[in-house]
Amino acid sequence: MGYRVVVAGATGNVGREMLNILAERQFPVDELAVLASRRSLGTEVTFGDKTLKTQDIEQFDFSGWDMALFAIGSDATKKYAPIAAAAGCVVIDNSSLYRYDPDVPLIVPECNADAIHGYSKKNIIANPNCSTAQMVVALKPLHDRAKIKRVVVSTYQSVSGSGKDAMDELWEQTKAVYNPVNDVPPKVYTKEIAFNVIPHIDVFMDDGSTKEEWKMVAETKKIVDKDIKVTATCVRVPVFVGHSESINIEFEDFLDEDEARDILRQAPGIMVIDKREDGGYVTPKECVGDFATFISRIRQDSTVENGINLWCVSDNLRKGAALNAVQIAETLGREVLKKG
Ligand code: 11C
Repeated sequence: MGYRVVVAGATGNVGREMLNILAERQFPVDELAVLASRRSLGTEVTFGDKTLKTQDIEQFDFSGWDMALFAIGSDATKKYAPIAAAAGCVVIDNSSLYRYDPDVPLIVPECNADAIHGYSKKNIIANPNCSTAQMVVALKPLHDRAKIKRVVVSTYQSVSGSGKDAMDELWEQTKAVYNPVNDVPPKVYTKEIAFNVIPHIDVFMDDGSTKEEWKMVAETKKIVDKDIKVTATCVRVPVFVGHSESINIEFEDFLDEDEARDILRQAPGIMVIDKREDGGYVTPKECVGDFATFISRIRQDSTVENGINLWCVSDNLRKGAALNAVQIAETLGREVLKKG
């Protein structure tokens, strides 16, 4: 016996990946409902070798469904998550709406799978921001060994994090560089993204940081350890899929770079590709469609007492969103619902 599963937002970048990953990982699905807003109603999506028609989320009755993977943004989540949860369907939400709620667990299964049991307070589990998810997968095993004091992270985030319109904007602006009669002014972004980098993701906060940067701080504390200090600079780059991060970590105890490499090699969800030669590292193009978080360029930072630098790359639509949500569903099934 398997699960009755709902995917809400099934026509978006993340929703489609959720369907692909549920199929790829052979999640025990007995019945699947794919939901969309009225605008995308009737759109067909694929699940394995099946084609499914989207249903209207407004009309959907969540009673009797085991879990719902939401990828519909904070506004729609605010409306529909309480309805699904009240009907007894556990919501695994990809938006930021519930991430900082103390009654909602925020889970990256490689780091804090045990927190799953906190789901029952609201029948809701939160999925972290993509830039946090890949970073904490790398931080947690190192923290367990040498206790992290402080992290300085700079991100290089792909446009797929802003949705399909942003991918189209990059594509159209890139073409327009070669055909300047077709001027494509920025719409999704505030400045041109083609052949450029933009040090601004999400809204500005009062202290001059952006919300994306704030999320990396708050979510790392909730998932790994509230005492870890994080400072982040988040940057959008003209890459379609795959977020990259340069991470500088300061530890309480000394950690040798070779031991750090061994720890990461053995850690769940991580693939270390770290040869000190031309091309001996991973770039975002190479991580697309993969489940792993890739770590390269592991080296001592001798400017502080106990420092390590590393390079971290992952498919932001997978580990950063859809894969992590499916891993949460697997954890919920294995540890709590126990049907599969
Ligand atoms: C980006 N990280 O790359 C964002 C997308 O809080 O779930 C995901 C935003 C979030 O633009």
